[in-house]
Amino acid sequence: MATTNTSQPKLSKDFLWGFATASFQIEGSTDVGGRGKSIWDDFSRTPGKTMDGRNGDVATDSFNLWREDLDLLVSYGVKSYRFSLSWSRIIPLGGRDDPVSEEGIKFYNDLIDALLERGITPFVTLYHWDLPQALHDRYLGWLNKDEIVADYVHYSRVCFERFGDRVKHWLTMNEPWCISVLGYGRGVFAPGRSSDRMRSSEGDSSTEPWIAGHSVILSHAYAVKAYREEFKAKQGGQIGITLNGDWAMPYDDSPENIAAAQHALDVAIGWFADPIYLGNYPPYMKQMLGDRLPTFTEEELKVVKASSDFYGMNTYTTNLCKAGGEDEFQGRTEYTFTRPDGTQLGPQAHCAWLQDYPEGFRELLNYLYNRYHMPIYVTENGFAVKDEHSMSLEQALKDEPRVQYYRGVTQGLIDAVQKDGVDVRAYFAWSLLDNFEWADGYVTRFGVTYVDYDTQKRYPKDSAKFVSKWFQEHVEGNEVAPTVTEEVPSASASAKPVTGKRASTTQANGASKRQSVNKGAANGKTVPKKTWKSPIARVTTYISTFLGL
Ligand code: PNW
Repeated sequence: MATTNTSQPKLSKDFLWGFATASFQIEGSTDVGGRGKSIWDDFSRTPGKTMDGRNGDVATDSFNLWREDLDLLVSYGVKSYRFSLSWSRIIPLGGRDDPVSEEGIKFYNDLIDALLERGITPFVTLYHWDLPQALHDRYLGWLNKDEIVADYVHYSRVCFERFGDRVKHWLTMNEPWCISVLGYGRGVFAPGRSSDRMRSSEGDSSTEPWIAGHSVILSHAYAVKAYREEFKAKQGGQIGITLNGDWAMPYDDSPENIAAAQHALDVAIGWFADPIYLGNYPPYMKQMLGDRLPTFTEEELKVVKASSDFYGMNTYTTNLCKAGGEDEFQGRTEYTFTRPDGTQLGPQAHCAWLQDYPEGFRELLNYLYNRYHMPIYVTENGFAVKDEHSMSLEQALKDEPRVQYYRGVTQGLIDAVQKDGVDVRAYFAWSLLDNFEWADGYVTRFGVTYVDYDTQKRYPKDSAKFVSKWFQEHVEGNEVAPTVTEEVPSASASAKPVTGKRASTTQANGASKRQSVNKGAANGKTVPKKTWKSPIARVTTYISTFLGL
């Protein structure tokens, strides 16, 4: 592992870093606490929809084990935790006239309070793909613009009202491209609609993804309008959207392949980013889709333009782009990882769509900053080690390809900030835990923490240590952060899990150095006083036990 280089310029002390998760991927307990069904409940239970035939009924059981997840976050010394709210836990039937579940509200209130007690900033996604099933049944969800915009804005308002006194970082939507294309085009994600009749008896891939995407943009924009007009002055938070998008490189320097790379970016990113940051769909999309691309009214455009306080960036890989093919979701380009000379772009992940090419991460940061001129929050980035699911625990914990991936992107991050002048303000690694990886079931593992699904025990991988250590070393004033003690989960050969006992001890000792912003807590709740431990003692313990130096 690299040694500390204290002379190196650092990221600013306000830089937020941590790990990310999403409700359906970790919570389980789908029929507990009054939760209504989401579109992923039955979809993931349908034979053939997930790679291993497994569903989200238990996932990492974080509805019950969330305190242990927080212990992990504390032991990793994070500043922030990105998680998502399950809409159907909060409003079981989803709609604007449907009742709110106080049990659902309480679950997230407890989580938010517990994060703040530990000095960890909650970074909250309102929608990470788990649409209430009732809204799909009622009016086909994202395909019905007027209904879904009204229901989504209502749901967002409930969240701002109930959590916004303590949550100051909001993401409206996670990855509209995935919602639209994978859910309504390719049909591989819920609700699974597609023109491919082998896959779905309903759907039209030539129109529905563009309609769904349009509704997602408008729902986001009207929720932001509500936040800015009704809550921001009082609550003082930030709100934005997060978009997936991988760097696109021309396959070679032929003019058509150079153009192809831009077309790929126009559809992967510009589809959503151009209206939101620049005020309209990319011209290439209009050219490609003609009147299949919905249009905004003048009034809508005013709401959409400038509707995000930052650029939320989820990115995983880089694609080499060749002109041609019929795939509109890739801008009629073909993607490959094989260079003209036959070499691979980088190490292959477990999933076919991901290779490790850190140069692309830095390029993408530059591209986005130059095109959209917004501060960038990296809200997801990570790697799934090939065949990790079939390794022994000890092998899986030594996740060198994932460490290598994070080594590359963190270097790209600091170079983009310090050498290129890109304004990056946050970084969240995906994911805190191995979890339900959608259509891949539990086969593909993205966690920095290994989850044994038979016991639900959590085991930190080497990558957790790498990421934590890197940010300790590279964020100003963060040197003292991890409250890691002898109790810290060990990723050593003994491969000790985080157990309930271990967890509660860590929790008792685990107050962080950072000031809670939760002084005096809202809703009449009292927040326990933080206990303080000598920073020097903490650093010493951290370095010696956690990093094994
Ligand atoms: C993101 N692709 O999804 C999601 O936000 C996470 O929930 C997910 O677990 C993570 O990335 C890892 O997959 C993606 O096909 C799903 O390019 C698919 C793609 C990209 C991102």
